[in-house]
Amino acid sequence: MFKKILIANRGEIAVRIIRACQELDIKTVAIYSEADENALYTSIADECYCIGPPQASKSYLNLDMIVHVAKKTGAEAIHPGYGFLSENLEFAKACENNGIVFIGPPSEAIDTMGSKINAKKIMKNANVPVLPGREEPIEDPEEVVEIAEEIGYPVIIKASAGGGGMGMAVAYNKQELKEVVESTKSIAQSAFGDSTVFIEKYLENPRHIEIQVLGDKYGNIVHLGDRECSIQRRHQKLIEEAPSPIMTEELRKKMGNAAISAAKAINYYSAGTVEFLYDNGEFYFLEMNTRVQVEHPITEIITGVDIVKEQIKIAYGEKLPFKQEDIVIRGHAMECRINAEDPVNDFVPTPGVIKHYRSPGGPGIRIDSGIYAGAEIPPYYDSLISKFISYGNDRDEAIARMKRALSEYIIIGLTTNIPFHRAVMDELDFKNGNISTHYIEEHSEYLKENIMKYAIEANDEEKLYADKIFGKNKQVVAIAGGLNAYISSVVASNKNIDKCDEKYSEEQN
Ligand code: MV4
Repeated sequence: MFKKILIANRGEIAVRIIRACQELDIKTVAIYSEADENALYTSIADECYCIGPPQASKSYLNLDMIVHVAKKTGAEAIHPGYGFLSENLEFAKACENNGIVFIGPPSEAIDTMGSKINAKKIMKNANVPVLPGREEPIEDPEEVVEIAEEIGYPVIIKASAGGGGMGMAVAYNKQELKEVVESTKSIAQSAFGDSTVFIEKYLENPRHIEIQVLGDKYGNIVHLGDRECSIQRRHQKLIEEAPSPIMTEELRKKMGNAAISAAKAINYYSAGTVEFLYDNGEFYFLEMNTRVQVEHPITEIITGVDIVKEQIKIAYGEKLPFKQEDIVIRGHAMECRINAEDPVNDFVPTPGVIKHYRSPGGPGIRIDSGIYAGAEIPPYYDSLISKFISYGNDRDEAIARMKRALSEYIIIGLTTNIPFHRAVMDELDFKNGNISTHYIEEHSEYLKENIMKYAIEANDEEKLYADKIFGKNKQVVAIAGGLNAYISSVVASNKNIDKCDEKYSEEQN
């Protein structure tokens, strides 16, 4: 097995990867930007190196520096996590060229999936269902109108170099189509330096269902079942669950086989995710993510497979230790992404310092995070505080545990989206598994009211904790809204507060 691995990432996923390394008895090298000097993952890694200023472009995206640190420290492999350089072709190649194992798929797979047109063409040839359209760049503005008439409106124009919701627009008629082709082309050119766009049928209210796959370097590929990821806002997933509430044995078999065909068509190995749009009993290939995903733990829970450990073992050259028939789906898991953002205020980011932290426990709860009481959520990166995961024998039990554990979760010092998650757990369509990619906008009235209810509760909780810290200080209770600022000023001016802080916070992770 590898003796030392460098983790080219930060936050909770760096912690997750270090944990896998510890279990495999592999030494770890962490890299961090100046903004992450006190991050949890830097304190649990065996070695850590500052690689630059806070801006990602000067630190976590500085591939030459990262490769340099790997060589200097004698790391044999690099795990890129998700985001940052995880799907960067140049980085995967730079690792290869420097004799460092990239813990991910072959660079050709990253390259293929980076072009949406290419990917779709390959999938179609591999008999993976794709949406009606053309797997060719749009050249002639007259021809595109003919194609749209043939497949029927609405249609969507997508940038081939796009992905994750960037560079796409819908047209409901000929007039709109002409405008949308031009605008998407120009956006694609400025955003990706590639104006290639293509057309396909637009599904108005699909579900987003994805299949986790794992493959080794000897052509063995298995799927680990499905995840439902429809509950998202502006292409940021907020709640994921496994399996999808609409999944049947038969559909999972079909989708799973389609995902395996997709992976085989590009000689895939490592962990990957094949995304599908599901509508009315039919599913269509959307994209393939050639990395470990944020929501991988819900699949780990229902399959018992440690995806990150498998990634490392596969990269080292081990064979998959199981076959498809060995994979059994058991129970139901759900993930709420707890973010530093204000659900009452259009989800604006609310970076800052976590002054108090109490993490729940009990049956069916897993929390993956990179934080602790006193930690900072810096403003430079994503606003993820923790991945709050529940599981149960069935969906109802997973929801009941999620609801219960969310009510136990205490984060004081910054505003979080916990009230949003608590509101969703109460909502009837959600409880019935009646969800789609438009769930949040379609339930905005209900959610607004209930988010407010829980946000007020969170505010009261903050006051309660202030009371515990500062004694029954009526003045503190009277300061509504300005409490965070008040706490920071008192904490800064009173050293005894530190002791109290320890007493009331139970650090986890
Ligand atoms: C679509 C679509 C409907 N029809 N393509 C969004 C992200 C990018 N991966 C592709 N996306 C979509 N492509 C067709 N032909 C709807 C979406 C979409 C979506 C997909 C998955 C999860 C959430 C979404 C939210 C809005 C739009």
